[in-house]
Amino acid sequence: MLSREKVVGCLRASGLTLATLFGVIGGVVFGLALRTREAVWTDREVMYVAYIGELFLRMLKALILPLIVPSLITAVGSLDMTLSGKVGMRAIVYYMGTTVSAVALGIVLVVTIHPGVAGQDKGDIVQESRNVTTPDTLMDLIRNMVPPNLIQATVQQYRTALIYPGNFAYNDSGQIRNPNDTQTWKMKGEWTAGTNILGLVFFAVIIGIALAKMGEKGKPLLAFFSCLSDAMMTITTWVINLAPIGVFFLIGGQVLGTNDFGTVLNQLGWYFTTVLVGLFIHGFIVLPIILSVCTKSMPFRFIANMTNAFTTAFGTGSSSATLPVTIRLLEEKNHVDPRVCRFVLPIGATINMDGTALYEAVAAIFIAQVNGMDLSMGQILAISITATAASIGAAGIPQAGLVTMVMVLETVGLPPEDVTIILAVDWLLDRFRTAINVLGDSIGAGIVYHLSKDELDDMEKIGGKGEGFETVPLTEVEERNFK
Ligand code: 7O9
Repeated sequence: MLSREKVVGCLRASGLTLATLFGVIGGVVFGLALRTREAVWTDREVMYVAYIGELFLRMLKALILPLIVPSLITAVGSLDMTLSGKVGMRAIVYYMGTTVSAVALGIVLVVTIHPGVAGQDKGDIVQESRNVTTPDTLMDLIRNMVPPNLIQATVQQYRTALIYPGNFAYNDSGQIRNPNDTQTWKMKGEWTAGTNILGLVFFAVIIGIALAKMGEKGKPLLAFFSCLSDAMMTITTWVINLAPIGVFFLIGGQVLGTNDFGTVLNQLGWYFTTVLVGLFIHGFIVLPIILSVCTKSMPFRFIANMTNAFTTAFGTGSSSATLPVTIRLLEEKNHVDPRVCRFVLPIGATINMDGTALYEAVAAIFIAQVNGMDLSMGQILAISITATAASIGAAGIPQAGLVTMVMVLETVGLPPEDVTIILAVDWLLDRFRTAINVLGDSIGAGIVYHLSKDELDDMEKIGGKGEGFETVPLTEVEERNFK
């Protein structure tokens, strides 16, 4: 029997989640309603509407750096070496496996649905494409893992830039600089604005290992970082309460600022559907099955508990901005040990992007179809490998969005300008793939925790080395919100 109290109790318990869901739907309705009032909304008007959402996004982003660096240090530092090695290995195996399966799924779908019709209208958006070569991009990625200056790494990333030789080839003391071959161009290194997150993550793990090795002597610094990350988690709890309003205005502003939905979806409808179907199958069939097989339990509760993270991901279009929310929900609602959660999630947010990988593979093959190009098995394999690499490396590549796509196109000789074909629906697909990225990271943390549970328990029994994290207890009101 469904008693009244039960219904009321349930509604109250999931109040925040429901409110955020309404925020998403309300934002769409709000945006559409405003559009009926006026044909063209200026950038400025759109900015006014999105303003509140922008503030919410800034708050989340402010938390990322002071949350992930101390979290990683403490998590790695409070596990012993063999255990962090094992936990890390499990996470990496999961990341590789799910990313590869997402790419494979995307390829099967795009080849069977065949959304690209040769000679299709390529649209008229003109976007400057940057000149990059795949080896430079991959080498910059590794370079960014080893930042020469940590303070600089919080604000700048390194990249190799190529200098256009001019319209004619010329001889530069014995080297031919050919404008048609980027490999012959002069190179220069430059620093660009943007946090070098890969370098910081890598360094945080190294400090964690060092502190673990130092034993007793490392304890004070560990306690400091642990305290810092807990303070950030406390702030996160406050910020999460703003999610319904923030998401409402973020989405409202986006809907308001997007012109001609109709024509865009008409032209790219099948492509859009292919990506969406792929994301759906991966997120709601493949990943849940992996979760239930690994943990031998039903995945529904686990996934439902993460709803707020998905709505935040959808609202912000950024899995790193959602990270504080994801960590909070995993620890409080799904009871994942903070040592695992705060170790694997920041790494997952950096290198594990199933949605992005699937999307890049589908997009590249779609563009090939539009160009009437028949791809060989070898070329499809090349696309899978670069799409996987692009999703792993995105966070380490300056201005990743376009660059990674260009890199995938380049491997099979497709014109890099053609990324503009898919740009029109990119912002919307981005939100969906971000939600799947967050889902993939969360399920990964759940699985790694389940597999490592016994070892974590043993560790506590033997050395009591499990201390370090004091998860902030929920206040009564929060408790209600989170249940
Ligand atoms: C999507 F978690 C942190 F703090 F370690 C972290 C911080 C920043 C992790 C990653 C980043 C980061 O900058 N990531 C990044 C991701 C940078 C550029 C591009 C992307 C890809 O983003 C996804 C996509 O476009 O498909 C998606 N929007 O998951 O956020």
